Amino acid sequence: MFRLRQLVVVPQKAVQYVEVTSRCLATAAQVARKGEEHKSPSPHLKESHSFTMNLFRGVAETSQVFPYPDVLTDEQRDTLQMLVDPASKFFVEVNDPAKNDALEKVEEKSLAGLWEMGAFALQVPQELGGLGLSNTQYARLVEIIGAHDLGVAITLGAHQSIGFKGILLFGTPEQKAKYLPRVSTGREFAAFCLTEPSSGSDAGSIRSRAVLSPDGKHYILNGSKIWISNGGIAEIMTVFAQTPVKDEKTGEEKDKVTAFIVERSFGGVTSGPPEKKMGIKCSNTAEVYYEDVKIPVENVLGGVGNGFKVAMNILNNGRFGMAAALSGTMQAVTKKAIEHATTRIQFGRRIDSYGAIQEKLARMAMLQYVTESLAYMVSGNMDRGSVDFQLEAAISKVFASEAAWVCTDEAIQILGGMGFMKDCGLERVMRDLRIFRIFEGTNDILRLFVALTGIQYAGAHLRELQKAFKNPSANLGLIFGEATKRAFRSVGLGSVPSLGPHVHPNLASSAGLASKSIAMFSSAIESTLVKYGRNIVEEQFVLNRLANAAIDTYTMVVVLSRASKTLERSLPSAAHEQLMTQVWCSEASERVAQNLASIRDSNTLNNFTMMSNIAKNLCEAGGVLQKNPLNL
Ligand code: MYA
Repeated sequence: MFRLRQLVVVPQKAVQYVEVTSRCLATAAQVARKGEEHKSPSPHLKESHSFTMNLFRGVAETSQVFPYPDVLTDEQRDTLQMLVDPASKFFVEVNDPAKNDALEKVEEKSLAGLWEMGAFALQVPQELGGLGLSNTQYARLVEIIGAHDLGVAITLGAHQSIGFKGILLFGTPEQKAKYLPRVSTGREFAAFCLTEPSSGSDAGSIRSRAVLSPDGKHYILNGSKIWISNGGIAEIMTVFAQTPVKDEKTGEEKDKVTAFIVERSFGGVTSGPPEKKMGIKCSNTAEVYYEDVKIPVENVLGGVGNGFKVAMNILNNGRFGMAAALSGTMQAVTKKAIEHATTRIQFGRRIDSYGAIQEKLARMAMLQYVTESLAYMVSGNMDRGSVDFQLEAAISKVFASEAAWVCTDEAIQILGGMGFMKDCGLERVMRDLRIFRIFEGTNDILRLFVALTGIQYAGAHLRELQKAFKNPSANLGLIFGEATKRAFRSVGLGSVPSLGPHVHPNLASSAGLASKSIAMFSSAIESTLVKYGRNIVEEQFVLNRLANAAIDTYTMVVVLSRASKTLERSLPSAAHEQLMTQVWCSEASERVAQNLASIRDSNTLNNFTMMSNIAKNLCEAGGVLQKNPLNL
């Protein structure tokens, strides 16, 4: 489980001292206003420009959320335009998702067409055989794919979003020149081989091992991987394995994860039959075995011992693709539901005139809007050169996979019996969607990742504050800044900068709700740290609620940003986007308040303890404990 070795504990005394000081230093306000809150208080603290990371300090870091990204050059826009229509046409006229599902493989003509179009190498530089697209351009095309066939999306995604992404991100010029043309125009499939029978969420615990050959020219790899997308068809694999690494300081040898580029043709690589799955059936999933595979040392990817970070960065980089694909899926299922709702007559009226259906459609529309806004916010930030996007990428994946599930479920509900029939196509989408909450980091793990990373960042800032008190005269700006923040908070005023100046005036009150949500974070996080200290790592009931509050707050700010841009440009959809943003912010801010209050509420905390006991009872009994009321 999460180790978070550097989790900072802030003693209660330090926090109380700041509270007291804040009351004494009324004049500090002016000084503090002059001080910039985001300036690094210490050269040792790595500052992040991530909105979500700073949210955990109760700080509104707006540089990566306002204005909404608009990153395409005219040329990129033209290129994209040239690709969008043929791609849509291909998915309507050539690819048959129902047939792929029934065959449990992508039809040959579809695969050939996708290779032909360059769909397997969307982001590979043109000089190496790909289309050289940016993240934003990629998101737009992936949205089309997700609207039509999620099984095909995974075949494509396992290849380029994670399969060879490591070569793009970390490859040496030689590795890029050797492998990228092969996975682009050479029609060789790629796969990302991390998961093992005993290592799923706990990615650092893999057991596959590679040791240097006596002549130092090869690593010899042994081990096995499971549930590898494209595992049965890939020729080129990014494989993660433990390797012995000498600690420079102690001289001690320890196993650390290293990433390797492995070719099936190296010998010793075999794979199992395609797995039988609930959904995304046409995408190949298989076990892969490595027996004394000789990997040339030049195929180490990203440096010996750096494999864990290589894996995490590949995953971080690809996650927005899921949001983009699922935004397309949600558009498609919503369209189906609307076609039905606007033609179906019951009790003498079209069913779209009933409130029960209207609420479903409105919620589906908002979920799609948020998902789409997240996908293009993250991809746009990546294109703007951001490196602090891992929490936002994780949020986009978590949100999209849950939103698409709800949206498709509601579409089926609107279609009623028709939605349940295979011919309608929604049941396939539902089956395909189920895995999205599980793979590429389960949503449960990603929630913990968001909460713990945010807490760690906030804790590091508090620790700096604590240090500052040891030498107050040298740290006046920092101390006064914090003191003022707390003084404002103690009289019920948030000290977060208002989001007002960043949003369109029509959204001012919604922005006020988002600002309030941000302001609530700092005291919630501080009291959490004071109460649990390092043990917060074990408090998953609490961490989940913090993650949910962070997800809701980030989504509010993202749609405020997007809708503001739409309103400024007076686009035809402006009024509609305003409506969706207003309802979203109103409901999301209520959830934030509830989640942040719940983690300090004694009844709720007591419920957590009782639920923990219920679960323990079940596990001890090996199932449901009580007999049925008949006692039979
Ligand atoms: S592929 C398999 C997916 N597997 C996972 O995602 C594994 C999930 N597990 C984890 O992510 C980690 O093990 C967790 C950390 C998060 C649990 N970014 O001590 P630690 C740093 C940057 O906390 P652990 C699949 O499913 C951390 O800061 N850094 O680690 C196929 C620390 O650094 P330092 C990170 O307790 C799906 C160090 O690592 C991150 O072991 C097919 C250790 O941290 C991070 N995220 O656990 C999909 N996490 O030492 C197809 C940790 O410096 C794609 N760290 O302090 C479909 C796309 C859509 C379609 C596209 C069509 C084209």
